[in-house]
Amino acid sequence: MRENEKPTLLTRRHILASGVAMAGTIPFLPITRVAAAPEPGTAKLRLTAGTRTLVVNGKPARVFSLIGPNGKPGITFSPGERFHVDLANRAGTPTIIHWHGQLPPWTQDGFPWPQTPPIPAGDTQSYDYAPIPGTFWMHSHQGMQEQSLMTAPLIVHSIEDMRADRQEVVLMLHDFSFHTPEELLAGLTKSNGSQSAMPKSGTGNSMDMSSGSMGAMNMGSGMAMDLNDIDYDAFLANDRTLADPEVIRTEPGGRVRLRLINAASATEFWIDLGALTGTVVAADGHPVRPVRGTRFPLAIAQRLDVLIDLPGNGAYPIFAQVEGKQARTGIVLAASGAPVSRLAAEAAENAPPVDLSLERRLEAVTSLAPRAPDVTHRVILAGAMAPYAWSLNNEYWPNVTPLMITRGQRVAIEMLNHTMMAHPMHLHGHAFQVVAINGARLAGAMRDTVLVPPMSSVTIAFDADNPGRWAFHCHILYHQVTGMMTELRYPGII
Ligand SMILES: [Cu+2]
Repeated sequence: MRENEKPTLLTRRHILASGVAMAGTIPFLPITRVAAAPEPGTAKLRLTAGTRTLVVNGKPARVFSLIGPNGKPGITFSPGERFHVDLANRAGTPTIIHWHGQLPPWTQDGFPWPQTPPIPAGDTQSYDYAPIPGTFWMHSHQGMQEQSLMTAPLIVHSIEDMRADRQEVVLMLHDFSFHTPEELLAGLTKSNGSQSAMPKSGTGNSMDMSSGSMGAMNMGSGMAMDLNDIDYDAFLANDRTLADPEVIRTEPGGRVRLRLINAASATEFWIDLGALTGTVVAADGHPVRPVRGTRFPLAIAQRLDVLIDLPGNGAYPIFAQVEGKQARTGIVLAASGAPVSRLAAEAAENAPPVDLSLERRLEAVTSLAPRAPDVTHRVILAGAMAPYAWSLNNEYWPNVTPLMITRGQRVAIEMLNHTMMAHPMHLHGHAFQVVAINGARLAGAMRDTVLVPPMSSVTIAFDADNPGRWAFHCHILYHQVTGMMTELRYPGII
């Protein structure tokens, strides 16, 4: 916390720490206090892109860092506070940071367009826009820096958050390898089906299950579905493995808002609340009607906000299990003084592939206004594991034809996945609504990233209200960098 600027965020913690009795049913923050957020433009925050040493499985690794004004990863904004940030590049190499899911002007989106080149090493760049509330994240859009942990939470509190009297817990997930991303990519693109020690060999579209690959799942039709392009060395929850998980001590009453962020480069997770039941209240930062459950799929780049009321004064692990594998990571929510026992690094069973079981149940609290699309773009998702290359409409980034949209249009994008792998598709600069799954209409979640399962279709819709150049891509890093990205462009942008 930035102590001079954030009295509202600290009030409850200070009261708890000082032992002052609090009646749990009385809202602890009067509205007048919440409204006292900094005036626009008054508080300029510093974010530093750098490097650090992270110890994983007992071995040190050199990774990137994104450290905010309170010395911790990322930035948390108060209600009404501007995204007024100086980004200092101390990473020793050019970088550019994307504010994933936020809706800034396109020149502040953090994508390496010719007009907005990466920040040279040693330079500082300023940003100033009005952020939208919710659970977001930031990550490098330069090369494959994201795989080397150039990622951090970006949380924007709403006034309702401040009134809610819930303990905020952020859980950010990563996949980690001691190999460089370039080595991992080389292992994929040079793979010719022989088993390598690094990335697993692909099954391609061959329907050949004989390789025994852990990544191949039988879909029931005899077709092989590809999961997990890469064999990672570890899966991290807030930078730690289950051998030494983060233990978050819960406050009396145990009312938690869990902000889940899948910041992995190529891994889809199932969130497993174990003995707990949670209520999903937001997807990709946007409110949804409450959905209760204990296991939730979380595709790459997606976020979920889950309300959890702990049933007692025990210790409760929150697991994230890799699809198609037993491997998992996680954190522990534990009441003060509750003993925390050692957790097995593997679940008893392989997790199934992530799917749209939750997506089908999600309904936006605030849907798009009813309106027929003015333009519908159809996008074919294609590619294969061998040779390893992925495309949109048979084009490979950067050699793409922009999808043109005009300000004021209702735009629909129908995505047809012709591959045997699921693709988490992300649109920059706009919040879209999921309006159809395999042709079945729904008034689904407003969000910025949606999973398109193998041989399936998903249709999204949005209002073209943010002129510029916007990337639209698969968020599996190795699909993006081998071609699975295109551009949505408004006319008149040069
Ligand atoms: Cu993909």
